[in-house]
Amino acid sequence: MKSFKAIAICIVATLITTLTANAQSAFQLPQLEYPYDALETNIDEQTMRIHHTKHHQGYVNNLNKAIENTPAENLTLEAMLKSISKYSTAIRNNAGGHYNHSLFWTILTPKENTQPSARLVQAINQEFGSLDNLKLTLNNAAATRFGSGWAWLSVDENNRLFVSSTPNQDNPIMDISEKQGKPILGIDVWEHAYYLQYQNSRGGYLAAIWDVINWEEVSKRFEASQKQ
Ligand code: MN3
Repeated sequence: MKSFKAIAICIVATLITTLTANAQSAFQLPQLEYPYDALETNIDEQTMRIHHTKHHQGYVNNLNKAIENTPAENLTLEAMLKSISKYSTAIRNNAGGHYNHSLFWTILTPKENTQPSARLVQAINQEFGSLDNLKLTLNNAAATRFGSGWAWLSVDENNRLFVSSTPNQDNPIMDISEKQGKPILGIDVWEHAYYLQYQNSRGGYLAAIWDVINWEEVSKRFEASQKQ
């Protein structure tokens, strides 16, 4: 029979382990800055609610589990993504899932007619000719992404804009990405992002999403990328 002392030590050790794990500030689900129904009729309430509370929460939970007791545990999310080739598939999928959705919620808004900044407009015109052309290019990248993934507008190491798409929960920050850069706008083209409202029509979702893009946030991210 274990002595009382041994049991007490065991309990204290378990407590310390639990408290230390919590103290390492596990990743958390960010709050949305608008209600779930705010983007209707472009994106429906149920989709937003399930997407945020189930899908994104799932990535957060699984990321926290996957990094436990690994070298990734003490890294920032961005540092993890930049060296993602060193880590497991579970870390890659869930770190990507957490980063991508955290960005996605902020680049959507119920505010009408937000506009890209003058500097972003200039950069868009330089690379794509016009804002309409950028939308076509991004929609094309999103529409032709086979299966699940994302379409991105990013800034490369020369501060230039580019459009790309990535499979699953990968993103352009990852060192395994074909073309690397800092994403400033991402479109989720997993079916869970649109199926309840648009069923198999990814095109319907892609046409509707432009009315709820937060160009103020995209501009802010662009300006920040130019300062680095
Ligand atoms: Mn999603």
